[in-house]
Amino acid sequence: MPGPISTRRHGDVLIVLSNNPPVNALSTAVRQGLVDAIAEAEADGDVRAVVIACEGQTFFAGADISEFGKPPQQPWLPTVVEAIENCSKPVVAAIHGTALGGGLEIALGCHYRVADASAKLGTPEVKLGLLPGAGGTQRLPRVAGVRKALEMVTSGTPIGARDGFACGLVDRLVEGDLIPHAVAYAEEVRDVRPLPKSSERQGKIEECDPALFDDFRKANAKRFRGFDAPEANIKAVQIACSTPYSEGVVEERKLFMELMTGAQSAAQRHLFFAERKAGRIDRLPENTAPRAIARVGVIGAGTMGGGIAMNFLSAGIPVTIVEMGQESLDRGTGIMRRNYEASAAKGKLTADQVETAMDYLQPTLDFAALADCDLVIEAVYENMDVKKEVFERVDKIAKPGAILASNTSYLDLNEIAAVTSRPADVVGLHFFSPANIMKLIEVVRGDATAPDVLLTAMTLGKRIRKVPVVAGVCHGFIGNRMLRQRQNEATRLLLEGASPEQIDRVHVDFGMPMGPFQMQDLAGVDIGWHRDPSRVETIRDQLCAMERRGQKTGAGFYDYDDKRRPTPSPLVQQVIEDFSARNGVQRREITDQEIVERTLYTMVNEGAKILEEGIAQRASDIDVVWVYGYGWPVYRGGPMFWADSEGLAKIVDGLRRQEERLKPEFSFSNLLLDMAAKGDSFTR
Ligand code: 3H9
Repeated sequence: MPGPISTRRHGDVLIVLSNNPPVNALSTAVRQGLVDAIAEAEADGDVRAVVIACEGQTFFAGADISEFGKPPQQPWLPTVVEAIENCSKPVVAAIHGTALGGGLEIALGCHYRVADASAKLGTPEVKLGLLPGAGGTQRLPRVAGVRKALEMVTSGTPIGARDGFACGLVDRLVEGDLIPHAVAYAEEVRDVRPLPKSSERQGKIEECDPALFDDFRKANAKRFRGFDAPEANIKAVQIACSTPYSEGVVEERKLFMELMTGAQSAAQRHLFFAERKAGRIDRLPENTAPRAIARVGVIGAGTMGGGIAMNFLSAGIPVTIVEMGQESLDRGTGIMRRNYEASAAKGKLTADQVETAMDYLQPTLDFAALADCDLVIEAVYENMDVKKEVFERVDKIAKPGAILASNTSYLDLNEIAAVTSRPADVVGLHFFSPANIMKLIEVVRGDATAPDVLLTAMTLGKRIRKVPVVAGVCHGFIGNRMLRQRQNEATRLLLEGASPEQIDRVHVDFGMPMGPFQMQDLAGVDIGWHRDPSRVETIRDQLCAMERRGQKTGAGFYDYDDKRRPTPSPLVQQVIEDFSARNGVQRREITDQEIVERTLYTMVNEGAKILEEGIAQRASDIDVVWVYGYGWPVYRGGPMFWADSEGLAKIVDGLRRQEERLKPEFSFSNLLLDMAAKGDSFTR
């Protein structure tokens, strides 16, 4: 069988072509093929220059991540890059699509880089908990400049070819047929000597201000919190600026291996594949095709409805948004515009893009305007009667074949679907707030949801650049069902002696963006409250009755100043202690470990039940939900991956230790017990 690398001649230029779909990952066969091709160029006296290019959608998108964690196979990527750079004939990279990670390192090993103007170049290793480990941290600052390199390696965000051209990473931009242009370029430079080797360039690193590194660390401390890889990337670039190349690559290798064998990279690599797996629907009949969605209807122009609509507008999909009153409609569309303008002010959108997006919006008070929508999403008040009424109404208006979706975050989708004449066309689309920003959508599959409806929802989710995950029907689906466990236990811990600050600190130290009470204050303590100030049964009821409804009222579990900075509230502490006394709960010292076991281990147990009941298709989907919907720290891979890392037996032991305190609500997941007993894991 022919390998993924082939060569052909164009005059005295050897064209080396990779064909390793889907993304030309640098698998062992590709690496070997490249080394062989360079040897071929060296051996053939008629060859005077080399072009390395890729077939298919992209230039090399990096090392083959599926090979990570397995015994390394020769030739290693650094050896391949060295072989290219040491070729005695000029080597030109012809870049299209995305030159990422090891792919960019191959390009940096080449003496010249020619790129299609639409190409992107980047070092996404940091997102996998790694650094560019094939000389990338040493060559990139030498070629693109130190600041640019720091930004690229620590953000993982690719830059456009034009930006690459401006910083010196790309030598020539090309519009049109790439390979002929690259060959022409190779012909132009074939006699230029000495060959420009990235590893030998000194200018840009010599002019670098050494203070840059600490300034950069300080400026980005918040963004890098908890992650190992950004610091290792900075260190490696810093080494490039202070050490000869030959020593720098040795140090880079050490740092790379530390990261590669560490827990964080394993977690981040797990998430890379988990995110892609989440898009697959189990038991989908063959030949199922998605329905066409040309116009979307959104019912409700509140925070949620507006945010949902923006996703479609940004993707160029027209939206009809319906409200009950003109004032609410104007307020909703006004907020959407302001959100877009805020993005434009940050340079994320142009003024034209703002107008284009808003032009796709048709605001109306006329429910009948939903008649020509292919998908209608309800985003009204979270109440079963209200939702049913809306679905009955829209069912009569929507055209045949239109999909009706509910944005419910807890309610029984089957019950909602049952009020329509088309339960097979009903699906849940649970967006997370703020819906224009948060990446997650739980796509809820009702008992009657047709396969093509589910497929349409998943496909559309990806089209609007979200991460859609299939969930079955139960109270709270995947995410909120687990959140409830955490919230219940956090509240009980307050009564038993912990403070909101202690519980929040444990969660923030764990890597969450905020703890359970900070989250309640942000979202509004009154979400889901019965709204009767005279009925005080819980701490939350008491806070709401005292008008302490969270950040929006300047007080909640914490006190807030005018800049929304929190301080612990003695008043709240008193409320909590009064409640403990009222309920006859003996307050005691609560350890941080108990907080972890009662709030996080219980979530794992609930996740196992969700899996057992088939609510989630696979354990890694639960991880995706928690990372993209609730800010679970990426470097811990999601709750199920984390549980595996801790060891399921340890989780079970912890839960047994707490079992008495967790009663009466708690019961063990049989799946968890079973897997722990067998020494199994959810995600590996
Ligand atoms: C590295 O290079 C380390 C070196 O510095 C040092 C070494 C010493 N490997 O995302 P998609 C699969 S680290 C293996 O849906 P898109 C992916 O799983 C690497 N497989 O497509 C999926 O498979 P499936 C640095 C890979 O068009 C299929 O390809 N590079 C790899 O939306 C399609 O992927 C990166 O981190 C890979 N490297 O986006 C780049 N990449 O169909 C990671 C993809 O079975 N990749 N697959 O689910 C990406 O960012 C996107 O895939 C890309 C295409 C933008 C390229």
